[in-house]
Amino acid sequence: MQDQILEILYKNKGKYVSPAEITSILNINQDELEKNVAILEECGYIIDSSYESGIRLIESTHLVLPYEIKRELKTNYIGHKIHYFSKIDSTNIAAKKLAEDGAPEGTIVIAETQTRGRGRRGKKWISPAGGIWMSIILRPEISPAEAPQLTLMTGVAVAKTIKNKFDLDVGIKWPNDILIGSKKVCGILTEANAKFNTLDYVVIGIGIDANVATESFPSDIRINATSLKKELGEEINGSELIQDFLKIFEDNYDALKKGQFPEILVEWRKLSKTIGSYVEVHKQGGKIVKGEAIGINKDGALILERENGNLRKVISGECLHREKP
Ligand code: BT5
Repeated sequence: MQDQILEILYKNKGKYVSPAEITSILNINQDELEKNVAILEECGYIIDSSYESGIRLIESTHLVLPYEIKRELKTNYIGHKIHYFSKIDSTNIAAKKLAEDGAPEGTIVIAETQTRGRGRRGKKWISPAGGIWMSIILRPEISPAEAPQLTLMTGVAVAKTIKNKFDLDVGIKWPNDILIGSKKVCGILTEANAKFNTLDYVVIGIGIDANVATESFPSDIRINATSLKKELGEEINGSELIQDFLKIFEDNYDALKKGQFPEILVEWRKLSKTIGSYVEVHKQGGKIVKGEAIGINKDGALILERENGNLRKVISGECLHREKP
């Protein structure tokens, strides 16, 4: 019902609509209308209801509600099913459960806050209000070994979305961080479930510090993190950002399914802040590999040129950009 009321208010572009008109279109009584308008106000919509003039929408909500995401969504299947939570442990955990229960490809899980947001290898992802915490369920017919391609193509989609929308120095740090300048604004966590050497499903978790107040982060994380709000000096519309992202994401994913990953890699390289930088890659187990990043190969592995001129392929690890010694 709230969605239908919103549809009428949006259609009238901020002009007053009489309650009698709304109740007759929706076949509800005045009490029901008032109850639903109150719910919309609780959801953050600013609505002006005056006895003489009627009802009008003054300002949309800041919440990333399914109605707002779907309103101008231009995708064919990604984001057509949305599971929304104001608070959840982790959207990736919820998406994995939904995928196990047969949720279709393109289903997304989104939350305003996460209490146990997750990064890679058990690391924590801080997820206060104002961020975009979202997971997408995919069922690609690719081998488990090709799953890292999905992380890279998602990184390209996030970076491209931010670049197209805002005049910011956005780029990708290998393998999965989106940076503005040298600070992290988004992280991606891909979790794959394989059966008999084929992928049953993949959950791609995307965390974007959209309108997050990074000042509240612990100091060790704060120095390396930023938000779109901080960079732009104003709040952004989260639902619009999600709509644009999902469209670019779907285009990339469709291209990948058609065998066009090499083209996505070309874009990744263009958006990369790592290639050309001197890096330290901290591998699991404590080993550190240093060198100049000169490229990534078709599997997404980073190629380093070491001080002795030898090339070294690095498949995974924590990559730090450093001053060249
Ligand atoms: C990532 O891990 O960057 C993947 C983050 C994925 C988060 C999304 S949100 C929706 C979905 N549901 C989940 O539970 N997760 C996904 P990694 O590369 O391991 O980076 C983790 C590190 O980033 C932490 O150890 C901190 O140093 C830093 N960090 C934590 N929270 C941050 C934040 N909000 N913004 C920037 N940096 C953060």
